Amino acid sequence: MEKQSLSKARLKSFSLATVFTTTLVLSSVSSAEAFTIFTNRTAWQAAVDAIAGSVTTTDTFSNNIASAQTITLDSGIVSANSFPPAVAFEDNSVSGGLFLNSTDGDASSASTTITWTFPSPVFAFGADFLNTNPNQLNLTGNFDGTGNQTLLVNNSIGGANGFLGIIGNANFRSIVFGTNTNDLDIFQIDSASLASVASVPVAVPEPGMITGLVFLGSGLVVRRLAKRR
Ligand SMILES: [Ca+2]
Ligand SMILES: [Ca+2]
Ligand SMILES: [Ca+2]
Repeated sequence: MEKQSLSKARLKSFSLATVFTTTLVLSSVSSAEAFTIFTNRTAWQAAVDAIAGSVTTTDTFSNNIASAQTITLDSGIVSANSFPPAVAFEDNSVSGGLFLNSTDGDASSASTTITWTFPSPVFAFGADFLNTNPNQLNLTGNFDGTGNQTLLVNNSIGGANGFLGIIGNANFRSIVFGTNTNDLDIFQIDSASLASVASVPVAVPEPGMITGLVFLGSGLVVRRLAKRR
């Protein structure tokens, strides 16, 4: 997510529109889309670090872990593949600096879901994915406290490889990798990061995060408005 960069003149001409769109975005904070997606790790980390007291943990998958239905990663994340089938082909393992796994909607070749349970609640998650297929691997979590939201990983990144990060406005304790199809999607994760803030209670948005969402949201709308011209 990039910061908007508008000239002073354009900012002035957009001031009325910004007031209007801020109202729109504020009303959408209670909707099911009140979380922010990042496809750049540096930008995700900067936004996380801007939240006072946030602590980021990054798992680089540096120590090999043998394939099993449930494994505990170095960061304390418990990774559990749904059964059946029994895991095979190195699914749910760590090898060569990568987390290895795959999903398959009808469980014919791999588990339908992979659940990651975090050691403590987090408000942000991000990971560097490799070899994700379009319209297949997806990521589900209750990122805003209103219920589950699902993102297609490849489609959100805009390619097979890249970073996908989320900053929610509520704490969440787990995420689920699944798939939108009955085909096998083999993927890897190079590193995964979690961020927590001890002082933010579950399901209560941090005021600074609402401001951030409004800012980013109005930037998006301003860009959309600008595009239409
Ligand atoms: Ca299948
Ligand atoms: Ca794949
Ligand atoms: Ca790694």
